[in-house]
Amino acid sequence: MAFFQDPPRLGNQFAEDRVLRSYLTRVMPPEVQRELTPSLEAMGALAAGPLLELQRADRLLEPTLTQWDAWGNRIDRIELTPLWREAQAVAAREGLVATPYERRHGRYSRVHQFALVHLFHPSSDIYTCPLAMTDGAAKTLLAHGNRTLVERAVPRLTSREPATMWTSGQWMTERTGGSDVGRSETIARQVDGAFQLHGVKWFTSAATSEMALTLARPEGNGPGGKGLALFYVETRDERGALNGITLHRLKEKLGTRKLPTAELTLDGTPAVPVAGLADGVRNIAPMLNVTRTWNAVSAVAEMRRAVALARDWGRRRVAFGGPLAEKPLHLQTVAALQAEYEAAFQLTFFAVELLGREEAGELGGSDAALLRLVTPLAKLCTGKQAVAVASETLEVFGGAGYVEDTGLPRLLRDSQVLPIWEGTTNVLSLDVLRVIQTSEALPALLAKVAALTGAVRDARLATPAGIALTAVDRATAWITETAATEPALIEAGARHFATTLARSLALSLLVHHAQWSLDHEGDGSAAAAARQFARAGVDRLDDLDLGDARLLVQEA
Ligand code: MFK
Repeated sequence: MAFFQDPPRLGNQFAEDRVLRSYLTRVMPPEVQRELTPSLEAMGALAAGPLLELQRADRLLEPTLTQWDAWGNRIDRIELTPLWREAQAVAAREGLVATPYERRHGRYSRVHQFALVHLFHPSSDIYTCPLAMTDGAAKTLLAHGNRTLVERAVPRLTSREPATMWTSGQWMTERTGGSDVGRSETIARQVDGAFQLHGVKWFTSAATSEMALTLARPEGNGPGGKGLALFYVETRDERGALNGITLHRLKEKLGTRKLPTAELTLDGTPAVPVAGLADGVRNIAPMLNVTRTWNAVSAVAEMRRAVALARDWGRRRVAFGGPLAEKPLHLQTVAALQAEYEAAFQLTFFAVELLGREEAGELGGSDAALLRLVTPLAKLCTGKQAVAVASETLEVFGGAGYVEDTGLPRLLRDSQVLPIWEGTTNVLSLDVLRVIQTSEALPALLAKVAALTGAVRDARLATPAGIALTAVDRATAWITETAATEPALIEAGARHFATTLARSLALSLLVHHAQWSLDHEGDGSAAAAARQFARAGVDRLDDLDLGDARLLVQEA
């Protein structure tokens, strides 16, 4: 049978990404951008060239766990696939973790790092998972300033040398507590002045890491997250044997199939407290906020890959007498995906900018509270968007989108994890409530949206600017009134509220970028994206009805 359909193709993913390039031109001084562009071009070429080839060749391969050697010794060795071995080397060489710690470009170092991650992620089959945890571990160790641990681990976690770079796990999940981490049962026992951990960790991603940050309850401590302590664990001893760790099996997951996620038991595992013997949940929070930022960047990157494939396909696929790209209904469908991507990008990279400014010591006024709020907003909003965009992209391809050897189903499978791990949409919505109840973050966000939309001058942006401002005002009014009249309803509306905040902020950032792009690039594409995103709707509070929810779920 002759080959008859031209498959979708990808060019240099940096050169072809108008959104990324235009954003970098807006936020970076020209000399910084000039300096960083070669590294981004190289990553864009790698992601559409050798790494993509390897990803295709690797499609059917998965990591394996060998528990015993031929002579009856328990070894619990995990073999990674070639793609992941190469991804590890690329990540070290290109400084995907190191860049923000080297801080060569001050406040722009995080933007540089995550622009590289944005290009790398979709061709790496989620090698970004161990990298996210590694970055989170370095940040957490530095935040707590335990000198011995910092000196031992941080240079390894932030190394650019593939042979010596360490990755870190983030072992939080137990059988009793996925979201409710305070229910963790692992015990920390003191033996001869040193701690040893005993317990079962139920969902430990990237189980090949050299170290992990984990939570355990020192014997005698009280319940909940306050009674847990944050511990540093090295997974192997100097001879390479596992440190009291037994790997039971690798999870059979819907996606992230290259990522070895293990169920494991700790039995006498040596551990060092990172920051005292209590308040473990609070002490691991710096890690959560970093990995949630990686999660959002990865969601944005998956969307970009999906849309890049869908747009190229539209030019190659002929149906009903012409290329799909010329069919108005197809055009509408893909335009909506592009708009979701552009809004998600602006929201997420705003969080990245704030993080970079915080680390450069340049975050003033209420911006620290804003960073704390925007991080869960970006994570919860983009995770859902990525799944929707991936699903629609598969449909764009028709039957080909449902066929494994096109490589397309991976987009959907790997996106589906993004709203789940690192806090589900609901857990993050509750985190948003916690933030606005304990800080000035909400007024700061309101002021930001008002400033971004207020600066718009072009008539083509007036409607989306108005929609963003109205939605965020309405969300603020909703929470104020509900707190006064029916506080019990606030939790029921948390997701609608948080999503409305996230989408309004995303739209106002997109409108702001669109005005800049009209002024400086003479380009109306971002303005079109803003109008399209606004039409898709940013206010999610309308479909909230607790009475109906009870009727639908709790009644027989
Ligand atoms: C591609 C990218 C890849 C990303 C990598 C993926 C790797 C996958 C590995 C995993 O999935 S690891 C598991 C991830 N698990 C979670 O994300 C847990 C989700 N659950 C929550 O986030 C809950 O909200 C939480 C566990 C934090 C609730 O626990 P508690 O014990 O009820 O905490 P509480 O009392 O609300 O907060 C305790 C303290 O921590 C408070 O401070 P104070 O003690 O001063 O009052 C909180 O303000 C603080 N806190 C909580 N979350 C925080 C935070 N502080 C800063 N940032 C946060 N995010």
